[in-house]
Amino acid sequence: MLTQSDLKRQVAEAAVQFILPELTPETVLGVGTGSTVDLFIEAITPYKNRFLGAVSSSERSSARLAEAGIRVFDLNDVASMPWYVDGADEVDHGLNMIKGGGGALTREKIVASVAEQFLCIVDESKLVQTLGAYPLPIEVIPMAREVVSRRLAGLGGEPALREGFLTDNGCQIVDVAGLQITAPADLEGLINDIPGVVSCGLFALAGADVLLVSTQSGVRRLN
Ligand code: ABF
Repeated sequence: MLTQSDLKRQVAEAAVQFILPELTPETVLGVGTGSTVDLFIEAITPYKNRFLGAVSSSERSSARLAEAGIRVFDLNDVASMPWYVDGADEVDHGLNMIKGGGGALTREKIVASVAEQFLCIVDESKLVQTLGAYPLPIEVIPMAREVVSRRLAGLGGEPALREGFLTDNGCQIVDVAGLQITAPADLEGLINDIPGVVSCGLFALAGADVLLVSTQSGVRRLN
């Protein structure tokens, strides 16, 4: 029986095998954040001479990449990337995701927007029929925290400030519990339009392009 961390390692290694044939000496990869991505960084390190470097979505991943000897680029210096590789907190069968459990959602969305394709890597516990059991993270400008929370409550959720946490952008996170997200792209659009929202942890307007799911019997590809 594989543990959750074995499953994460299994999918991280599969992701490396998946993108390896596409790496060239000019390739800059988009690299996300989280424990699955930490394992992806570990698994790709032996191949670091096959690509140019990476842009990451957090200070934490940038530090890990640099420690591994992988060159880290500023996104402002990179115009295109073939792949953005990242985990998720929940993903549905339409490849819509909830992200932001680690608080890096805004940078994740920015880096993902530059990549041609999003490769999502998860263990099977993250694959759901309907998004929303995992509280939806929303990054907010601190002065707008209360007004945004009232609007989120109006959408049927139960917002709670993530106490003692500031994002890499100096903003706060409101986690919204109790949502049954049956129309993820519509809800993402509604939340994006609330003044004071920096970004919404729903990745549905632009979801994943390829999903690798780690199971007890191997890695399944969904797309
Ligand atoms: C990130 O990593 C997040 O958006 C999400 O919160 C998290 C997934 O967590 P893990 O890989 O640690 O399970 O990409």
